[in-house]
Amino acid sequence: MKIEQVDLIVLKIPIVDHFETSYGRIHEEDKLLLKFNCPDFTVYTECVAETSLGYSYETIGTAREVLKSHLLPAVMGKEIDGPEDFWKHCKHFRGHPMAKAAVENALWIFKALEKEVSLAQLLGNTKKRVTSGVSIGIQDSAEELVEKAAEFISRGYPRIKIKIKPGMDVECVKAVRKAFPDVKIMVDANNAYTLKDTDVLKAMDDYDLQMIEQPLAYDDIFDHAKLQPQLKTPICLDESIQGPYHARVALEMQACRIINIKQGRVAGLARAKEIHDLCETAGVGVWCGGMFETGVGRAVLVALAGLPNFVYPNDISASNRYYPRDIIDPEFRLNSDGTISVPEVPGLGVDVNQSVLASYTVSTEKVTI
Ligand code: OSB
Ligand code: MG
Repeated sequence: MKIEQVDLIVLKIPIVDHFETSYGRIHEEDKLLLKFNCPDFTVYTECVAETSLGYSYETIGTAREVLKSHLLPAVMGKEIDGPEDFWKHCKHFRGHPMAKAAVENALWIFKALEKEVSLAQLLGNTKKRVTSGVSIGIQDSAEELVEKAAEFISRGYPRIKIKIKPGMDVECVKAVRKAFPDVKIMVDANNAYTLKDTDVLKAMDDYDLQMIEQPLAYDDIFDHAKLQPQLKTPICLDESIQGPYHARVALEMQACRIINIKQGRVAGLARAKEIHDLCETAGVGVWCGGMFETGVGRAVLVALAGLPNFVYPNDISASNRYYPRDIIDPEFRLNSDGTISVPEVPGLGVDVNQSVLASYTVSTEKVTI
């Protein structure tokens, strides 16, 4: 299989409502899609980099540059057998995991198409459905947060994740827990705290939270290892787990009791699987994080989240959680049991709707060999 041409497609899509984290508020999402053209197949992948430097040092701008100048030239025009070939050609490139994942994912999808199996099957996922969960951004008040939570719970989401920041934390969690005594609730701090805030973080122990995600610095493991023994609530690491090495360090240091796996954050599905396996051996459960993916990226998450050690609800919501009209057919819907169905057709398992895609497209750049 040879990749002959890749289109870098930038989209701008309005999101339902707005979304606020401890590092800012967004009203629309810019997205980078890759369209791989080969003689036998066309494959789409999504690069999960955002426009701002909030979550990661990667942006859509850096990803486009790294893809055009380094990653795509390394794999294009060469005979490719499968995802292993990505690392054969790109092992010496440092950093830029989100750009890397966008290429690595394509090689998995090509392999699945060649073998006429679904991406999920190729990854070893045997589940037909994965458990959904919804992430709720910081609201202007605790009352508004309770309203938002009520709306998502009534739609059937089995787990609510609340974004927190200093000043919008304990009171918000208390209000949601009071309104919904039996719902699975977790919080995500996106590194908004330091060890000086240990008392605030300890106060979270009163609200029966499933976990607290990434309370301390985005690149920290050491301080989380100091914090975890002081909390009853399990710490889940997101930003800090940049790859299998960081997972191993966090597990050995007992810096967390749960890991959020984002395949884009760790340079693709092979490394995501490796972290999954390391955690399984250590007896630490994982779940699949999200980056506001369109249906193209969401399908990759759904395929991954069926591996056996994904034991917590995932940040994999229905297409309409963020997008009034997703770019894929069929769109992802929430089943009545709070799950999302895993596509069973060969490859990614969803089709890109060309007219919807065109309506969101801002620019298309063709990379050729
Ligand atoms: O920290 O998990 C996060 C979105 C973008 C960047 C970081 C995060 C998130 C989310 C939303 O929490 C998850 C989703 O529903 O896609
Ligand atoms: Mg997070």
